[in-house]
Parts: sequence; C-alpha cells; structure tokens
Amino acid sequence: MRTGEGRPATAFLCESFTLYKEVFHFMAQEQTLIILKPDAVQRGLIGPILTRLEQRGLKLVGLKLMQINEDLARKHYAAHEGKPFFPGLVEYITSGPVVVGVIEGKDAVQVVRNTMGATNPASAAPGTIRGDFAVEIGRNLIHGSDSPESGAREVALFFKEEELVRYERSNERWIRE
Ligand code: D4T
Repeated sequence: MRTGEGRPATAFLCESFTLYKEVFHFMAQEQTLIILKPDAVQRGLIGPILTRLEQRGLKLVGLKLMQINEDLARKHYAAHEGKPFFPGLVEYITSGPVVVGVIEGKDAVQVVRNTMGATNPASAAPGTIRGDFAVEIGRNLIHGSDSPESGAREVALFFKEEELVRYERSNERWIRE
C-alpha cells in the first residue's frame, strides 16, 4: 500500500509514530520556571546560581535575559495580589533585568525548590542557594514554580513554545536511572 504522494505506508506510519513519541515525551516531562531575580543579576550571581542547578544534574531547556514589565509581573504573581507585600514584590521583580529559565525532568519542581532553600533566606538551610547567598525575604535571589501546574502556567507566560529546546544529554544515564 502507498500513500497519496507515492510513499510506502510503512514509512508514513514510522514517521507518525516517531513524532507521536517525541510529542508525548515532551508533554510528559515536568517543567518548572526559574527566575534569577534582579538582585541575582546585579550581584553577579547568574553564574554561581546556574552552576548549582547544573551541578545538581538539572536540565535546562530554556534560558534568556529579559526585563519583566508590570503587566507580566502582576500576571506571574497574581496569587499574591492584595497581600501587603504585593506592591513591593512587583517593584522589585521589575526593577532590573532578570534571567528566566525552564528546567525539565522528573520531580523538577521539588528538586529546584529544595536547591533554592526556604522562601525567607534568614531561615534557609546552609548549602541552599538562598541559605548561602541571601539574608532577606525581599531579596531572595531566585524564583522556582511551586507545583507542576504552576510550572506549566508560568513557563507558558514567559516562553514561546519555539524558545524551548529539546535535546538529549550525553551523560543522562549517569544522572538518572
Ligand atoms: P518566589 O515565588 O519568589 O519563588 O517565592 P516562593 O514561591 O518561595 O514564595 P511565595 O510564593 O510565598 O512568595 C512570593 C515572593 O514574595 C516575597 N514575599 C513573600 C515577601 O516579600 N514577603 C512575604 O511575607 C512573603 C510571604 C518573596 C517571594
């Protein structure tokens, strides 16, 4: 049997199956948004923070430098609208360039969150990013999505689909079973 363009049906089926596998694999992966906040950029901590995430074995599939405007800040922090710290939070996150990234993989949200440490750096454990580099909640250097659902919402807020890159790491089997 041949398809309309004269190609064997088996070739068409194989290509469709490969595409289906790739799309399924992509959709099945948990994603989390990270933001290296304005204080991280101003303090020259982009490298050290990304290094910690990379050294943990986390996989970046998106990364860019940008300035968050007020509209995007309000959407991103919509859950905190009306809280006393909300105006200061919007002012802080829009006050200078940030680095935003997407980390993908099993348990990405949880692993990023515990690498970051507690929201308030004053009580963050030593060895975590906030515990080693920050002292106050209003300058806590890094954001990470708090659930897979938030991750999906926030990644879609900050990245277009075509900005995310799919690739295999050559050392993947030494990081994950
Ligand atoms: P983000 O969202 O920045 O990664 O922080 P967390 O996920 O760890 O914490 P969060 O959502 O509870 O708070 C969002 C953001 O608001 C700042 N904040 C929070 C603040 O300035 N004062 C406060 O009392 C609280 C609760 C810090 C992080």
